[in-house]
Amino acid sequence: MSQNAAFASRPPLRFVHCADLHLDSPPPGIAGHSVPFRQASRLALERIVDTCLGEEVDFLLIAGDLYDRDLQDNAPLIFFNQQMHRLAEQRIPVFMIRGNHDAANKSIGGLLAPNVHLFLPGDPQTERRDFGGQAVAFHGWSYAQEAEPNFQISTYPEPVAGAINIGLLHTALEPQGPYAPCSPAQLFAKGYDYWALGHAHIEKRFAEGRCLIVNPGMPQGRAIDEEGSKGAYLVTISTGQPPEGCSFKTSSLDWRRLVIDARGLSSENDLERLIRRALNDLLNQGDAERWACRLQIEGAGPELYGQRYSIVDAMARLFDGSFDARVFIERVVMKPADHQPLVEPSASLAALAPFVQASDVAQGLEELSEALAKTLGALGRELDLPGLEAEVREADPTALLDQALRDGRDGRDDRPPGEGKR
Ligand SMILES: [Mn+2]
Repeated sequence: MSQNAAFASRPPLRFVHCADLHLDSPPPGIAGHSVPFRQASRLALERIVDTCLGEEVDFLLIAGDLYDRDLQDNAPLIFFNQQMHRLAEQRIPVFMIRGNHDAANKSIGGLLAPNVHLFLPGDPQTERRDFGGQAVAFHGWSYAQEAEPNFQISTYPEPVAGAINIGLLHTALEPQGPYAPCSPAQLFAKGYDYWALGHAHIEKRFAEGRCLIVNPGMPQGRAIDEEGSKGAYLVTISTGQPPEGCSFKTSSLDWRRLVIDARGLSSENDLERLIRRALNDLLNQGDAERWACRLQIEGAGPELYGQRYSIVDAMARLFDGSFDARVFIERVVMKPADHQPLVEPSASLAALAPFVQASDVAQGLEELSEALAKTLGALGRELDLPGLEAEVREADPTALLDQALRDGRDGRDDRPPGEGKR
């Protein structure tokens, strides 16, 4: 038998790599939808295991943040072990590290299924295995606590000769910071075949020479800043070839920001029609099983924007759940058209009129006017505009207020969601 034939007789090494499951993460504040959201992260793990079994892979890699936080009970741990037992029945081992969310100092423990190898905190350790005659060296370590700013790439061992070398690392892949700082160039320089990364919740891959670095993203998004299809990686390494990998979808509930262009609309009915069309388009695309949507209404003119609180409530009630069982509305936000006054001036003055007649409010407006005159006067002197102070003093206080309202903006509808750390 020729050497080539001998090589060809050995099947390629195949494995699945996932990270950042954040199993059983508390669902976001979406009324009534906590069950599907909680189930989604478990379903993603089931799909990862299904793929391992269906593709008859050699092993599974889990690159940190399996759990989101200290466990309140053992339910996620039991679920995880049940899934690992499915792999154990097919003799598929699992290699796992802890990340910043499930660091060794967290109250996450208990027995692991016997096929799971968990790397310990401290310097990276090497675990050597044989898969059908192919030696593989796994190098990894677990976070001891939530931050690991002093990590040094030099602590990873030299590649084992004659083996396929795989590094597991939970890193932000930034030159400095709390999450195992390092760079792709440093990882390439190590001479490994594959780097199984975790932490960034979006897919990233870097290839150079015989090495592939992958961060697979997270298997199931949990908030609007984790938008789109999510998955894990299926990787193949044929003898003498660089690794080949591609993402497979595991998310069953995809987050989506739907921007509704409300420019030129004046009625709630028109807006409703537009939202209905956008949601139908989304459903017809068919690239997800379910969606959690943020409806972002942009360019609203004064008529719509003036009633934004009631409209936002009405649209959320109208479209959440009842439109289609596959669509959850996470939130409705409305943004004004550019340069739109915060409040329609005439309307605001009409609303203020009864109060302006009250002497204390009138007094307040006068004081405001006086303070404004002083401030603008000082500014005017600095800018060599001596007439400015007098002009402001002569102005009608309600006109000044009107001007302030015209120029005013508020960001109450526009606040980004609380951005959790990875
Ligand atoms: Mn992380």
